[in-house]
Amino acid sequence: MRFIHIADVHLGAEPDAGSAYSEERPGELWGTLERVLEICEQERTDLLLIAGDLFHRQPLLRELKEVNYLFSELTHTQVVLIAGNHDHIRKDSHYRTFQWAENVHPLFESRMSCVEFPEFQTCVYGLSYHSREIREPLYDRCSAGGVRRYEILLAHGGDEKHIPIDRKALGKSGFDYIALGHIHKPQVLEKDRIIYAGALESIDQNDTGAHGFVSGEITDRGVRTRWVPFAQREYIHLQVQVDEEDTAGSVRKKICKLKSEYNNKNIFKITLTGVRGEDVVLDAGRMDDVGNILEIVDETRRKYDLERLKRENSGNLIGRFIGEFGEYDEGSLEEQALCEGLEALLNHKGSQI
Ligand SMILES: [Mn+2]
Repeated sequence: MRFIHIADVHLGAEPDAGSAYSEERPGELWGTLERVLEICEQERTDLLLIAGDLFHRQPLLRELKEVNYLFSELTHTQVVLIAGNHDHIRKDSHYRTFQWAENVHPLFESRMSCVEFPEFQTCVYGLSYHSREIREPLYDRCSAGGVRRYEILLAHGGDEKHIPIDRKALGKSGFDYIALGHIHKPQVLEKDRIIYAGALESIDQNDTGAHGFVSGEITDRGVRTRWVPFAQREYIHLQVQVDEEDTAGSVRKKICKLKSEYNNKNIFKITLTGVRGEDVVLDAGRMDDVGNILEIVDETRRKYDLERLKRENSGNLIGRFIGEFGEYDEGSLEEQALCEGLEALLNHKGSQI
């Protein structure tokens, strides 16, 4: 029996709304799901497991029709899904009344239930969120029922407010495979057995690194899985080292060069570090047109010609301030205090002119 395990697709989300690439993002979430379905079709995958938060919020009726159509086109694959905290089954949820295609099997009860697939000797268990939060550790007490040869648990949660999970209890639950969702970073709790697939596409800028799905096979010899990177974009945080010789233009070029080492669809957060020349203005706002840059954080320190400044300001506050500092090490707290103090004093002086 071969399966694909995805989670946290978050259809309907609009990550980073307002930035240059963000208009394409909602469509990309759908696009990546469609590409997963193409893989299911090509590989004749038996089972597609969706471990919650297929939608980012309450699904619209037309969105359910769309997603159901896509599932219904699969000629070899059975789809099992649960609702997570984001798309929890509210009283007025369209999930309650929607008529799914024959090959789609929602486990929408708030208590554990299961769906059996005699054709590949498998039973899939799961429950769905009926509220935004569930603080009870519902998975701690559950165990495989022994109904079919292969038993799978579809589960969503793992933090304090969303069904806290005890790894040990899960480990003893007797399931052959536990398909987890909710934590967006892919991670393996037990090799080939208890796995967070991670969000199919990252939907948060702090959620860096690759995203994708789990591809698995269950045979008499056990379960084998591999994780498949599949997302169109990644969030990447980069540091760019600035030195005294740099100008705004040369920093911009450094950013472009560093970015070019990555897939150009990726989304970048850049931190400028190091020392900039005394009179260099690094206008981060004017550098983001190099493309797909979410944010540029300027953490550079200004390099001052202290002797000259002291000479030019002898007798005023700036000169006295510099004089207060004796010897200090490069990068020390003293140096930082001197630079920040000077910057404030010089800016203040400038504004008075
Ligand atoms: Mn969730």
